[in-house]
Amino acid sequence: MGFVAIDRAMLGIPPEVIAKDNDRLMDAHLADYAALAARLARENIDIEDIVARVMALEVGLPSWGMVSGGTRFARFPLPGEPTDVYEKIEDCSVVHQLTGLTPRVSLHFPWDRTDDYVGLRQFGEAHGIGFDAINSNTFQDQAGQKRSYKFGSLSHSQAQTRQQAIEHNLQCIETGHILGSKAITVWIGDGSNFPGQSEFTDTLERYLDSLRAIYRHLPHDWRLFIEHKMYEPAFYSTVVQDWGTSILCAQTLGDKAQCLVDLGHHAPNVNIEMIVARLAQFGKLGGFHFNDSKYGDDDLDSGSVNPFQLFLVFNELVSAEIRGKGSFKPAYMMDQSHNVTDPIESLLNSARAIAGSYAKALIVDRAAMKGYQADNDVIMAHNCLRLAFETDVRAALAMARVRSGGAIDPIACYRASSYRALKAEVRQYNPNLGGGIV
Ligand code: PSV
Ligand code: MN
Repeated sequence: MGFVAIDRAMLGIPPEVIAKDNDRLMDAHLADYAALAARLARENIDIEDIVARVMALEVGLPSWGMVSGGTRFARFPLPGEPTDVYEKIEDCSVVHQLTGLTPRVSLHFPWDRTDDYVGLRQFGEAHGIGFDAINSNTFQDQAGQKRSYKFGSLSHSQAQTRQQAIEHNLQCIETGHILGSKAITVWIGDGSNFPGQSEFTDTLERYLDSLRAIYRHLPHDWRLFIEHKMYEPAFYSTVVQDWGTSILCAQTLGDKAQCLVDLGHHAPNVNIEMIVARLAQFGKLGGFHFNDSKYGDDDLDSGSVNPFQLFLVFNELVSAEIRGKGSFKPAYMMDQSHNVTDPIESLLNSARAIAGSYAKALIVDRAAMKGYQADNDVIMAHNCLRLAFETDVRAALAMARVRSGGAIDPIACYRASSYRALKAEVRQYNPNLGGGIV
């Protein structure tokens, strides 16, 4: 669609739709809020503090997650889904409008390429959307590219291919600089499918050399996030396969390099919250890709399968926040694939799960838990977490949304607006568009 003059009246969900839906639910919401306030007050927690902290929470949206995802078997596009980066930003602004939680989008290049980044930044500003970490993509070949990434990119055996991948990352930094982004996330698909195909030590050395070249070009206030993933597309060995390799690389590179934890990128049953604690303890927790998974990857909506794990992750994040006294500022972003739902609805639900996990982590009685831990009172220490997790904090989240101009019931309000159906009338249907590997 390109950058066109923005008619503010046309942005997102009409305010009167939000007001009408909130009116319908307001009495019940206020009653629930008063009940929760009273309940928390008995535990010496001021609900207003929780609401204020939730309102200050910010989570970035994945541009690629605004479009229906797919599997290696099929993708089922949704009429009215975005067809370019501008329309993705329109949809991001709807999620932010209804939740007040998602003021930025994380772009992915070249998927989000356009010819006017100053215009794109202005378009974002007009929609209340800024730009989170930029993602480079050297896991696919792009049209017109000289050398293939079939056998790797930043760790490729041939210097010219590594150089091409380095240059793409530098281009991403340049673009991100124009957009006001402050970080680049590097995830590579490099690895091997056969024992003997490549030498573990050589590939990591080459990867590190390439990352050093990228790191040297980071603007002074930027960070470089290293994202690890256990497997896929390489099924035998992956160059940056776990948080151990990730932190070694981040430590080797320097202060501006940190690790990014994608919740879907771990072996089954791994204690992810403990990884979070370790990375935070050593100043290397840079960012997050929130999602959920049942088996292998970043395929499902945050909190949809294992909400207790999400809460435990936030428990560690809040604990690191307290220890860091203001210096602990990881970039929270989502990375999900929405294959069978309207992406906006999935993201609205995910925003609620993330904010809810944060709110529950905030009400953990940490002083009591420390006391129980010191006394080895296992059940009571454990219950400090269990009781916080079992608390219904929905009214506090709804209040945070209402005060940000959002909806008491975001999905009901979104449906009442007929946003997607209206977009289906004006957006050019593009069956070939997808998020790539998601
Ligand atoms: C890889 O699976 C990943 O988690 C990385 O963050 C990519 O950038 C993203 O998904 C999209 O493919
Ligand atoms: Mn990811």
